[in-house]
Amino acid sequence: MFYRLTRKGFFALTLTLLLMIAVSSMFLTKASADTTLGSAAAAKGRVFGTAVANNHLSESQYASTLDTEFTGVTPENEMKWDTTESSQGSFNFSSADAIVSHAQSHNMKIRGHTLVWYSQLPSWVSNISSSSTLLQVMNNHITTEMNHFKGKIWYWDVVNEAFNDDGSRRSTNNVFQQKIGNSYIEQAFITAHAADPNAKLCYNDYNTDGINAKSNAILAMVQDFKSRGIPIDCVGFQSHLIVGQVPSDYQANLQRFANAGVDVQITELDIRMPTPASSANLQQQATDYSKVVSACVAVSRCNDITVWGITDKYSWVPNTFSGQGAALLFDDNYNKKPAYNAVIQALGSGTGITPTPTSSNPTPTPTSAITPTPTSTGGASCSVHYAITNQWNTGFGATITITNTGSTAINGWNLQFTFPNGQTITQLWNGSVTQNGSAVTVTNASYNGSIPAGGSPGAQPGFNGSWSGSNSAPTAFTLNGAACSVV
Ligand code: 9MR
Repeated sequence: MFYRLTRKGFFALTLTLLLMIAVSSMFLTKASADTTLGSAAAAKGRVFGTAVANNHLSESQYASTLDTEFTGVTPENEMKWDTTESSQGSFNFSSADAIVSHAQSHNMKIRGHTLVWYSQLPSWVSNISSSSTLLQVMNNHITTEMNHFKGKIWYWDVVNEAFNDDGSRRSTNNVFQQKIGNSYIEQAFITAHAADPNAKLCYNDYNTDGINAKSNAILAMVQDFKSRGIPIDCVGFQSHLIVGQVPSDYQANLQRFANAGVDVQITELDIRMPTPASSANLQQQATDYSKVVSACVAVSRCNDITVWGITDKYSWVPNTFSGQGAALLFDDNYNKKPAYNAVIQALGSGTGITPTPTSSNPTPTPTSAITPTPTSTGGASCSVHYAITNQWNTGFGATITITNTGSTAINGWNLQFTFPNGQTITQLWNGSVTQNGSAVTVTNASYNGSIPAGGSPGAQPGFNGSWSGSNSAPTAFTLNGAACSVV
């Protein structure tokens, strides 16, 4: 049917059409503008931060990328000792203040980095020979800096990089370890807590991203601090990684620290590769970023992912590792790299991976979601046999047989289950236990952390418990966060 439109009707129709187009484009713009690193992380209850250098804030693209994409900042160098107290007792917080005020005006969380570190330490400190003087100088530095920023800092890196890769304390070039000894770390945390009882306090280090001698030693320190009431709230995993080399037990490692009662944060993430970057490496980097972000999302106490810089243009990597770089989410020209899309994806937003055009392939085909490679511990294949071995009026004994049904070895495990009838574990062997109401977490002992493919831990956990009413077996178990079959 054909209608003749009056002039008035024609205008009304045109107006309606224009309005419809305007409204729908508003929604379209809003939907794409909504998804940023920060908003996608916020939807998962996490902060997505970046290291920021004050001298770049005046560059408009740097500042606008920061303000659009990120919800957290860490001053890259401005809060370090050589900047804040370059000569004794003379404090200068101006460049750090500039970052803090920028962050505050954009509602971003701020990580304070770092109070006590052997590096970027002025020579007047390294030259102190008396342990009591050094302790007093260290405490004064912590207190003065924390007081200055009181109420503004989300988490403080109180002590940075105090361990060697073999798990021993770093002593070379470390005046604190040499003069004060092991106790300097706890002294620093005690002083930090006194300076600002509301501040969250972290220990931060690198090469601790998998289960290894260094992360074992730091975990032991955390457990020791917790048992003696030394204040510590968090461990930061720097995660300066190499393309294709995300440790397969990354998530399990975060989880075991969380189980020890601290928050975990990814504090300096970057994933480097030889430059110029090949498209294969950029795709691998996307997979790697996805693994790291997915691991944080899977660990409820992991509340922050901070990358160590916004753009490859200003990354520290090429200055330290010659011939390497391209480690961040935005390239030299602030283009989003495949890893950017992978991060959005891993945070649960976005539709797929949009590859970066290259000269040889100017219009690459978008691929579907990156599926992180299953790892031995992040997605364990396992079975559990729970057996009550004996039972009396109010007590019982039980064994738990864990089997790794996957094809890769597991290094370090935690088993979680819920008692159906309010039972309580009173004594457990071949592992350590935490019980919160009915929820139980059993973590391996030092000697039974590895489970070979197709095998079981060398020593299986068992326990004595108490019960009343009924004493049914738990019906579900997870090993390192993945569900096991019950046999
Ligand atoms: O990114 C920082 C770089 O600009 C400095 O020159 C360097 C000096 O040591 O420190 C870099 O940041 C480090 C961070 O503070 C601690 N973990 C390792 C980081 C990369 O070296």
